[in-house]
Amino acid sequence: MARAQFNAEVGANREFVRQANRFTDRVTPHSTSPPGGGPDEQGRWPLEAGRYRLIWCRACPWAHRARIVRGLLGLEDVISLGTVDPIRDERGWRFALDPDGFDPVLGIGFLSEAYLATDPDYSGRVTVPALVDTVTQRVVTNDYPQLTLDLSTEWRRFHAPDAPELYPVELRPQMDALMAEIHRDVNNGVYRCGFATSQRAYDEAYEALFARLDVLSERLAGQRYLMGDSITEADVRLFTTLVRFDVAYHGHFKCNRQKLTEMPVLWAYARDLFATPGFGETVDFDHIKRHYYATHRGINPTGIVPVGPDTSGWTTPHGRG
Ligand SMILES: N[C@@H](CCC(=O)N[C@@H](CS)C(=O)NCC(=O)O)C(=O)O
Repeated sequence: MARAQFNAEVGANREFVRQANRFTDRVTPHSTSPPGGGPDEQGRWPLEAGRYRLIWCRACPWAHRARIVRGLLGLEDVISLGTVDPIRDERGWRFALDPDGFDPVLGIGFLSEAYLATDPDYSGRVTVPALVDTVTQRVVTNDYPQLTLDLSTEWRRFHAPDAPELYPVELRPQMDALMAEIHRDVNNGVYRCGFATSQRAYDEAYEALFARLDVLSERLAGQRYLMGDSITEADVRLFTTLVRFDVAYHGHFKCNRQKLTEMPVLWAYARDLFATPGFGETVDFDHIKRHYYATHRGINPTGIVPVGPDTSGWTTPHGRG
């Protein structure tokens, strides 16, 4: 039987079943704790500028969402940013990009130190993104879908004056449904292709992925963004998978009916977002490739990172809008 990438995350059909997010506290103006205090009895931390640190990896699509949303909303000076190396060793995510190997604010060398400071018995995968409290060194949340929505809703007090409305109240029911489909079939769908350890599980994930991409293509043929004329969080979530498609998922995860560059509507849509301030400058194709191909040794035992594909097409005119 094929060896799984993550043994604890395999279902009955040898499909990939992603672990639950362990830390689900929230930062919110509704916390009853005083400034500098910990979470209240409902796990609500006080909203404070300069207190929390977002830990991300440039390669990770889930963390990339948070990086983009933080930028679009103008929260760069409010929530600081720590970046881990795209290559994990046996101790997990490392702050190896920092000159002395320690995050300059948290003073830790490995993200696992913050996880274990929060829960000494934590035994799951230590994941990015993580929002870490710089006062207590505890992980507030690694609940990536709630984290980005909270940046839109709970952090409003600190938004830039011209910040976009990424999660408009009147669109939430439709957005929630759409984002759930995109998550299942596309964001997590590529992982379900790549981490499947039975032919059937892979086939099912592959069919669902490309069927969903066809539906999204049709939708985006008639409108600039997923919810109409304005960028929303749904676009951020789709973008972070599309931008990794050809450099990682097409080869490494066997998502190879077509490349993104062979799906004309989605390719133009992705380039349109790439050219939008807050998107393209956060993309690092080198980190993406090195992370996927060198880290998942279960599916790429040699760790060899492909030289291609040519990514120069990302900045060509997109013709939308
Ligand atoms: N928190 C989620 C999603 C975030 C996630 O999977 N991040 C990846 C990087 S893309 C990660 O940190 N992986 C660490 C590992 O696999 O050990 C999870 O637990 O599955």
